[in-house]
Amino acid sequence: MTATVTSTSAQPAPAGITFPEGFIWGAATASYQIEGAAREDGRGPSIWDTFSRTPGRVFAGHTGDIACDHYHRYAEDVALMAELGLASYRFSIAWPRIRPDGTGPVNVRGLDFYDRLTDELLGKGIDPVVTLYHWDLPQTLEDRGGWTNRETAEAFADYAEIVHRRLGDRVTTWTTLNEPWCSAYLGYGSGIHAPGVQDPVAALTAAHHLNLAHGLATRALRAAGAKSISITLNPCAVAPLDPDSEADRAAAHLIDGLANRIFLDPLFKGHYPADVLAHIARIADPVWIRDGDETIINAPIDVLGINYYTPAYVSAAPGHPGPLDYPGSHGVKFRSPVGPVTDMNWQIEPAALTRLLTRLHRDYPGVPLMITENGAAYPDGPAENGEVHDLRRIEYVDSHLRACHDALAAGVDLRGYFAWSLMDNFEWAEGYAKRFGMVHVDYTTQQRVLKDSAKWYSEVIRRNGLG
Ligand code: IFM
Repeated sequence: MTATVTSTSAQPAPAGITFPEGFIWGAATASYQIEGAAREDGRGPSIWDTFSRTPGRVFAGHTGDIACDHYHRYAEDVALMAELGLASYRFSIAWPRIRPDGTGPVNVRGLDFYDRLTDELLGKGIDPVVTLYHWDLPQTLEDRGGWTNRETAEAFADYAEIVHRRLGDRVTTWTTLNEPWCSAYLGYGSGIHAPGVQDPVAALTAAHHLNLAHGLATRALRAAGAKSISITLNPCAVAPLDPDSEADRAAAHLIDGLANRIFLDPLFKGHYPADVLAHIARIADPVWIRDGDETIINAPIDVLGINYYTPAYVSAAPGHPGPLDYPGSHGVKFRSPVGPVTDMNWQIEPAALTRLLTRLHRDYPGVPLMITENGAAYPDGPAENGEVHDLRRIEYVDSHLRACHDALAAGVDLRGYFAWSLMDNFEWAEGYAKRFGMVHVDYTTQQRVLKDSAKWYSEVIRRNGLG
């Protein structure tokens, strides 16, 4: 099972590299993106069910009703993971399967599914890494304000404890939230994600309640005996377009505050940054931040998960409205991608990942880092012989693994790498139009085929490095 990476340029082949012993190799997915079975075994509706069924919200009206049918095919999928040699599998739990209305009775059949999946993984020697929230909020909670309602944070901690009670004897790594920036700012700022709200105050309120949810769940999980607790962020690798321009540097600092420090500072320093609080105060009186909240958010964690795909370059542009997914960022302009891009039109720049990791290590020392997502969308499908030749994905992952290695060489405590994604899946507002998988999924037959990238990744795992 080998796939050779042939360089598309005349450059000499890059040197081989080896990762530290024990480096964790994995792949990631998320519940709504792969499970399907949206109405089965007592699962309640989530905000993504509602959003995807709302005309005009998701590409071509696609929904997660069936997705990759992983709910029924999980054993086949775990067998594929074993074939690839994955040490770890990062998946998320659908809150509406566990507590269909968010706070009420526990749905045992929902827990049973994750129980079966966990046992299947362990039976194949694969470590289950659980994410408790990857965006599928029970719709009932959204009807009460969703993440703009403080009670959602409390409900999340209860739900975390319920899941831990069932799986805690076998799952060691618990991730509270995946990418709260997306939940808060795409969900309530730009509205391109569920629940589709466009309101800067709601977005900032949601960001705080997500932070609080993480803190409360961490406290509950720790009390219940969870061994390793983490959160996954998608920090923005932002830089000023013109580093010599003071105005561009200020624009980058604002975006860094809204995207990164608003999550990282309370988490690791126990308080929101003064400039971020001042920015929020210009939009609204942040009454949603109560005394003691930052101490709760500041609970120690064991690992920080990092999802990285693309960098951002910003400049000061007086009069420019600024993107809605950065509340109050008028006067800031994001540069359009330059150079090679993926099918998401995301600029490819592995060096930005090294910069991001070294910055996090420098500014928030003492916590091990884990790449919990990295990968690329490309449309390659099966050739006549059924094989999927996704060379660009191999090149993308290869270059980003080298960037990780550079960070390790610079002293960053990076513990592992999870490819996004194990298989093609529901890419949120893009529906099934974008394919991030190392395994190709035919959505008509549900047939899975290992792409060349999967075979190549398997070889990377086997050698613990790149040739
Ligand atoms: O598919 C998503 C995933 O759910 C969260 N991180 C980014 C991926 C690609 O957009």
